[in-house]
Order: sequence, then C-alpha cells, then structure tokens
Amino acid sequence: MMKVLLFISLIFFLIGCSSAPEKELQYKENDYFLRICEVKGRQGVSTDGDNIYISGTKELYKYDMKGKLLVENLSPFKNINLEVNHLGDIDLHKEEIYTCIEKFTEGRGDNFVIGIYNKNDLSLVRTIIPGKNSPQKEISGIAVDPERKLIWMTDWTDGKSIYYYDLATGDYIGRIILKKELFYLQGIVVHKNYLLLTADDGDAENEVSDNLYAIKINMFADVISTPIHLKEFEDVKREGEIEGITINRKNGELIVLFNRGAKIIKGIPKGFYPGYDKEIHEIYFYKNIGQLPED
Ligand SMILES: [Ca+2]
Ligand SMILES: [Ca+2]
Repeated sequence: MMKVLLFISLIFFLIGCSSAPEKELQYKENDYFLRICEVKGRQGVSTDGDNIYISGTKELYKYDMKGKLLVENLSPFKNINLEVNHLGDIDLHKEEIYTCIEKFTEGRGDNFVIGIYNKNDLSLVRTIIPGKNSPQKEISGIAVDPERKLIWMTDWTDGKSIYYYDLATGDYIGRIILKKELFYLQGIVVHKNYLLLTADDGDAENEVSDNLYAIKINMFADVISTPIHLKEFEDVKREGEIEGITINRKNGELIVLFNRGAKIIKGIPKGFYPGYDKEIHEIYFYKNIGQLPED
C-alpha cells in the first residue's frame, strides 16, 4: 500500500515539475517578500488598501485584498470616441481609477486618452485628452500626484524622459530628463518626493531580471535627474515582463505586476517558453519599497 502511495505521489510530483519550470522563491530573513497573487490582467495595478485594481490590455478588474475577483469591465473603451486598443499601468485618485489609453501598434502609441473610471463599478466617468503639444510618443503608465496637482506618465519607447501634465486639464507642463537612460518603462507611482519606475530591462530569453528605480521629483521644467536603482527582481518565479506598480498607502507595502511564460521579443508575442501554454499574470507583495536616500 505504502509503495503504491509513494508511486502515485512521485507521478504527481513529476507532473507538477513538468508543468512550469519555476524557481524556488527566496524568502528573505526580514520577510521583505510577502506573497503572490494570480490576476487576470497583464498591465497595471493600483490599490486603496481595501481593494486591488488591475488593468489588462483591454480590461479592468477589481479584486479584494485576498485576490477574489469582485467586478470586471471587459469593454473599457466603449464610449471613447477615438480608435484605441491598449491600457497601461493605472492609479487611484479619490474614488476614481486613472488609466492611460492609446492605440498601440508596431511599437508606438497614438490617440492618447486619460480614461477615468468609477472605482466601485469600473464604469467610465470621463476622459481627459493629454496636451497635444507634448513630445511624448507612447503612454505606458500613469501616476496621479495630488500634492503637486499633476499627472505623470511614462513612455515605453523613451526611457530618458518622464512627462507631467496638469491633473485637472491634462495640459502638458514639462518633463524630467534622466541623466542615465532607462529602458522599457512600464509602471509608475508617486512616493513622497520620488517617482518609482518599473523597467522591463531584464532579458527573459536569458533569465535576466527586471528592475525598480526611483527618481527625485524636481518641479522645474526640463530638469535632469539621476535614477536610483532600488531593486533587481531576482525573486520572481520566472523572468518575464515587469509591468505596473503601486504602494498600499495603508501599510506601505509595494505591489508589482509581472507576466511570465509568454515569449515576447521586442514587444511582439512569439509563443511560450517550455512548460507554459499560456501567459501567467501575478502581483508580488513586498513589505516596503526598499531603501531610498533621505530627503
Ligand atoms: Ca505595459
Ligand atoms: Ca523582462
């Protein structure tokens, strides 16, 4: 009997191992890494500490803090009168979700819209068209900055600039130019006097990890800022695409969205890595954002 049970367990073990080549997760001594939660969207994340909001490329989802799906909006572009097909990273402000929407084709963006949704039912409330005089070429992530009354947006095609707009009108105000260029910016969130940025700069082909950076906010137009490297995400189950980022203001936790399993070369899907038949989207929870220099 015992031998039969051992044999069955071995079969299950082998099936489990062959399903996905996952690394053992590194639990740090200080419990810096907390937990993972699988979600349905591949782009953005935000939280008010009561719920977690996720954007897919063409969807919005609302979860409870334990990862139970509560509400979804599978047609978020309905009532937007421009041709669009892509949502990026998202942010929350008061009772609303701020999203950056565009028509993304062949590595570039057009028809930029800031879509603002009700956080209870995920319905579209209104839109803002960001200043047309902005030199920004693509909008991959959005962060609301209530203190400075700004909207910050990243550009996946330009890791040298972070652009900012008037929170109420969407008028283009300026950009921060980075002293050291970053690559493939995906997510952005405001933390005190810093912007935290996720960069999909690791190479999934060679299992090189993606990174988190911070830059100091300076309110003068066209200023230069030096990125501070905050974290290399070696603790993901498999290297893939880093995406959105948020901070739970209630407890200081850092939450980052990652995609794994899909082979994506220069933004174009090329099938799956061995052991995967679909792309998996997960949010990783960390105890805090890590070490920033004192202001
Ligand atoms: Ca993205
Ligand atoms: Ca990557």
